[in-house]
Amino acid sequence: MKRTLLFILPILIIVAIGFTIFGIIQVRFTEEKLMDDLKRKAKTVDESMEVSARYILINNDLRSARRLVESFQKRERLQGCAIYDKDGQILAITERITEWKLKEKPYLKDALATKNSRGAIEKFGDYSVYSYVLPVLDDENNVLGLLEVIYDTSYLFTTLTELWRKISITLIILISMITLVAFLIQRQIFIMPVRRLTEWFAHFQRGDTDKLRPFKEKGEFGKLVSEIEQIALGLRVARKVVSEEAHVRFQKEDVWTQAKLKDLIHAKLGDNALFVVSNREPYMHVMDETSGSIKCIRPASGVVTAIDPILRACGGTWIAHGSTEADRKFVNSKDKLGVPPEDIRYILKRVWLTKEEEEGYYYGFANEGLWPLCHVTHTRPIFREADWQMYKKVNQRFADSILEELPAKDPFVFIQDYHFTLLPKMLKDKRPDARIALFWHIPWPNPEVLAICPYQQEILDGMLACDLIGFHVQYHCNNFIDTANRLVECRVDTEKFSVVRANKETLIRAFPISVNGYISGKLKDTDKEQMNKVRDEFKLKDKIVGVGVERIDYTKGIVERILAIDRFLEKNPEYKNKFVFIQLAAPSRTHIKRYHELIGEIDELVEKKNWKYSDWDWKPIIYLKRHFSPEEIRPYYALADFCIVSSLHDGMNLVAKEYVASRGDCSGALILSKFTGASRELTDAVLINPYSIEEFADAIKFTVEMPEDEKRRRMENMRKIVSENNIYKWAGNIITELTALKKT
Ligand code: ADQ
Repeated sequence: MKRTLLFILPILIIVAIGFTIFGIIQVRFTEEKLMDDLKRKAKTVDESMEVSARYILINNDLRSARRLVESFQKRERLQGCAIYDKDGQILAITERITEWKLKEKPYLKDALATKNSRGAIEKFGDYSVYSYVLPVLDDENNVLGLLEVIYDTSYLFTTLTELWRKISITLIILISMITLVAFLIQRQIFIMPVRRLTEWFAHFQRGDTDKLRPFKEKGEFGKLVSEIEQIALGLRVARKVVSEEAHVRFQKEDVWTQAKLKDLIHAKLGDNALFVVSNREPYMHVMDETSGSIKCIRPASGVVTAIDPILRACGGTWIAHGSTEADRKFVNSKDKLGVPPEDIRYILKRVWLTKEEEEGYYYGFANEGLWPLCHVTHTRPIFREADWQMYKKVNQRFADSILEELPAKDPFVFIQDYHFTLLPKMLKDKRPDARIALFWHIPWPNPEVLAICPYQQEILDGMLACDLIGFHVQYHCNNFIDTANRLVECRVDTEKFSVVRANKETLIRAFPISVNGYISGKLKDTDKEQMNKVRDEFKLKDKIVGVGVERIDYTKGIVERILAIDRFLEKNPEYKNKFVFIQLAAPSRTHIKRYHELIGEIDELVEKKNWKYSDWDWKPIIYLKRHFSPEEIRPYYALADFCIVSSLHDGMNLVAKEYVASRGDCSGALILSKFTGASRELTDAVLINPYSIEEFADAIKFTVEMPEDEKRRRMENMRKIVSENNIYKWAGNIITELTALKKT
């Protein structure tokens, strides 16, 4: 529309100016003509009365004078007439203009002196009138008096106004016609071909090749279209070749690498890109509080840590909540941007939510309801009807946003986590051909626990629209199957390990998630520099250093960890001054009361325990409460003699795997809670029950005093597991399982 206006506006301006000038000339001309007419008429009337006036003035016949002036009373438009004596005094005047007497009339003197007639527009009250004055002379050419005829000029203005009205109407009609014609021409020669080209491209983009017809267009535009068609054709051929080559390469390789996953995806998905959906976006634009500038960060989230390398490897589209104000500045008209910003590999589409939606769906239902429900940490879940309604609304919002993007045939949608239990059904209802997998990153509780949730039916119904649901460990798969069996009408196939509900089969599988792993990586020089900087800053030379890296969450057991460190130092005072524990902690979900309170509780506890032990030069706990980039975390992993992961309950826990992956020299030790998914794989960690502070404190002593050989042996075993079961294998297994499914 803007473009059309830009095209039409100059034409309209020229037409309007031209027509206005023409109008002004026309009105002037008409005005002059009317005035001329008036003058002529007034003069004729005056002259026709001259003989009678002379008789009246010579005889001073006032009665005849009055009769003469009153004869004007009935004339149309004519206001009236006045007779003056030779001194300019009124002898008689038409009754309807008696007020004319009061008007100053300097022109009378001139007429008496010069004996010349005179016509002009004069003001009369609120009106304008035309006055024509004729001197009446005797035979010797002496002035006997004056005769004045006064005409109403309002008809003149009415005529001119009417003329302007007609000109304006003609102008409006002309402008409307020009606009319409210009719009039709523009539509025919520009908009329609562009629209056809856009549709053609949309089909091409969505892989809707059946609908692609050759594009017939002539002229310069036709040439452009033909060039674009050639590029599109080239792209299709290239995609096909890449897909076939990938298939061959994929079958040759054993270990899962970024390249192998890329090949698998090209081989299995071919033309179809992968669509990932999660609440948390992988890249957030936030305001740097110190510099005031906007920077792009990767949020502290296990889901992001896991999925980002997959999309970096194979491209695709990630749809997530655009959660900051600054995020809006970096998207295109379709709310998309290429990420990572410094080395674009895939597309991020941001979905915007209002504060109320975020409050109800994310903070409320997902994190005050489902999160505590699924983690057995004795924090009571809260279910509010209003939150549930928002949760439903936001799931629908995401469904709409995803449906806009899906290709025409067989799309693959990979949904992340407990924020989107209703989304699979919403998508399947509209696109039954879509293959949908949901990965549940947190634990799945037993049926008794899930039965607490008032919306259990809808949640299970939504999830069972998936073709595949993944959990970290088999135990959670079993819990899910039990839950479905008990709470909804369905059939469980224990051989295939699937749930069939309303003729729809959903496979339930365990896929232990992992990290991409800087597994064999030697430390970069920059990491070494950073490590030394941290050592100097916190005076870590000759100290035994432990590290913890977490979002501040009650499931992560940070409080228990501090209590265990306290107990360890109480029981082993010889480690005072020799032992330092560094806790990196990113505040998270701070709007939720429980999280807000936890931040305060940890602050207070760290302060209290540090005060208890500290001397001038040493304190046992260094608490760094902020978000760190992955690059900033690396030196801490590298310098730590051991890492503590003490979750009270955790789906997997990637910090444990990150720490193992970072120990290129096989040094270091891991203290790991039994209640993490990771503890099923990393059995060479020192396993603890974080609820037992005594056992936990002893585990710290055991780890600190563990002989180097044993540490090395344990770390080697753990590194083997993490390197083999890496994130590429995780994604590869899910995609292989999903693509192997028969279409339903
Ligand atoms: P989380 O509970 O978010 O994820 P976890 O597995 O512990 O995650 O991973 C946290 C990630 O955040 C790690 O990559 C870590 O490096 C990073 N991180 C931690 N503290 C940080 C800080 N202060 N600054 C910046 N980054 C920080 C959920 C489940 C887990 C599951 C993952 C993946 O709760 O059980 O392992 O998903 O499936």
